[in-house]
Amino acid sequence: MSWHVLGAGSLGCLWAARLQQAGQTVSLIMRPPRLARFQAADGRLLFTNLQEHTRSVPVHAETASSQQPIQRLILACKAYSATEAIAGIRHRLLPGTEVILLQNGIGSQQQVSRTLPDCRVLVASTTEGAWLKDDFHCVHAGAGQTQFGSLNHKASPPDWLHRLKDYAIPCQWQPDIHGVLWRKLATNCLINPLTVIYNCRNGALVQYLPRIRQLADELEQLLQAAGQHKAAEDLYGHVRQVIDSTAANTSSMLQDVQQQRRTEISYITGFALHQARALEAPHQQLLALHQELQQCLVRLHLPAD
Ligand code: NAD
Ligand code: KPL
Repeated sequence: MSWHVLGAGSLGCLWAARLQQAGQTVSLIMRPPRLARFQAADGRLLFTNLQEHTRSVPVHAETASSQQPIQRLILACKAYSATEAIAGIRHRLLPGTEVILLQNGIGSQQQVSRTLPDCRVLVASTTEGAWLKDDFHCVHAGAGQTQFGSLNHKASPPDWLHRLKDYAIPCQWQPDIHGVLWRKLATNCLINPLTVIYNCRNGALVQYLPRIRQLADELEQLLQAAGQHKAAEDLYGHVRQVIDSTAANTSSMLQDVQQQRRTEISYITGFALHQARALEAPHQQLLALHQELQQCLVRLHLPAD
């Protein structure tokens, strides 16, 4: 089975290294300057697994501009790069090509999906964690699971899904992927911006529980208005539990800020706010949070979208 992975960042390298180690045919798609650096590094990724064993993994790499058709593509870039990245590789996607979207938040999946009416688009939500220790050294830092589903409720699980488990990649088919994306979105709305505003790890948010409670009540109303009743269930309790279980984590948004990188704000609080306005759900707390986050980003000379 052949896989193309677009985006040689943390998650892209994690997927490429694991699939390659499982004996799959993998090609990692990079921009030309990064490809030149990768080739200078002998075309190898260093991969540190959850047991902290580091191996050197040879991976085929290419740019998007090649003409070779793609059977199965994992899109592993940030949400704000997704549409442009797909446009750059569109000429290689055939009717029936599988495109798997790993982006966080909500909104980019629908934007990409609209441009690919003939492809089989799957969306994924993952609780795994990975980071790049060096340009091509990927560290699998957090165990978790990837849930796959389709924006079109009628789709069935792909035949490769059960094989991922054989490759020790924890995954599951999720018929209600919308619910999973909304629950994660609400959780990210409650944790990520506050860690940036208060410049703290997830665990330190216990100091701000009254604010989190008010925000959670408002977000629960938004989820209800969006028809996401299961995702709304005890949102505050769920977020309290995530704060405790990830207490030592630096949230992905705070990591982006610390590394002076653009955040995915538009696909997290930005998307939630847009939906709250459209559905006429209360959003006073959410608006204040979004604006406070934007002010923080501007102060740090980072894009506010
Ligand atoms: P990243 O920034 O480390 O990697 C993205 C890579 O894609 C970068 O190397 C970038 O240069 C590349 N890219 C962007 N556009 C491209 C293009 N047109 N052609 C070629 N390369 C292109 O990001 P990441 O941490 O791997 O995250 C990817 C997505 O997964 C995000 O939406 C993130 O929120 C989500 N996610 C990440 C983790 C994690 O642990 N890293 C966990 C859960 C979810
Ligand atoms: O998903 C996360 C993130 O940082 O983006 C949480 C759950 C908040 C863990 O850090």
